Amino acid sequence: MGSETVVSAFIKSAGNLEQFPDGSKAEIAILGRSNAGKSTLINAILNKEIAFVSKTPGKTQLLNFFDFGKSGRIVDFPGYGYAQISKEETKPWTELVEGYLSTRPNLVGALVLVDIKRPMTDDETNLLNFLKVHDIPYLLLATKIDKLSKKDLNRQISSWQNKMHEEVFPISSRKNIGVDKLRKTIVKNWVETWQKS
Ligand SMILES: Nc1nc2c(ncn2[C@@H]2O[C@H](COP(=O)(O)OP(=O)(O)OP(=O)(O)O)[C@@H](O)[C@H]2O)c(=O)[nH]1
Ligand SMILES: [Mg+2]
Repeated sequence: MGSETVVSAFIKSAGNLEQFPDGSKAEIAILGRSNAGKSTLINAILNKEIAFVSKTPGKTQLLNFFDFGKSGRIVDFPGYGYAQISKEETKPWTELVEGYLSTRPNLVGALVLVDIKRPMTDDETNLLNFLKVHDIPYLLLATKIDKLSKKDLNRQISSWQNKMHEEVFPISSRKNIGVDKLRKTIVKNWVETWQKS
């Protein structure tokens, strides 16, 4: 699927499990800390200003579903780890997100986004462990790489890889670096594989 041929449309927002759309398409979950660049990446993948890029992080508490070609969907998640939100307020978030990730039969993979200028934290380790436990394929993305020089970028990626023992996929939605390769990878490995099964 080339970027110019991506069929995309906003489908719906869901605040609980009953509001999810039907399970007829392969869904890719976009996960990461608030402000990691999730909505901006969705716009870059879909080649359209369609997902809402937030000025006030942590506001969205819904899952937003978008068509991704004929057989796929992309699901924009509310960000985690927003300091202004109390423990009590994060409970519905946890239920919605963990409910989706642990029960959705047509979930084919997750993109876990981390801002290249931030350290890897226990939140990321816990999220990756959750995905592993539930057998959900994922890619760990370093976002906003346009913010660093090549030297600093390589240093930061090496430090993450040493800590996490994971492949890191570098991208910049703003400068369109790595986005085409990412789109091709998720279509081939996740959406098309699901179609054939
Ligand atoms: N320099 C740079 N900035 C980016 C890039 N991607 C996103 N941003 C900026 O980072 C900020 C957050 O982007 P969003 O896409 O709203 O992040 P989000 O993860 O959806 O945030 P929440 O919805 O609050 O969880 C915005 O100001 C974006 O313009 C990028 O590739 N490069
Ligand atoms: Mg967002």
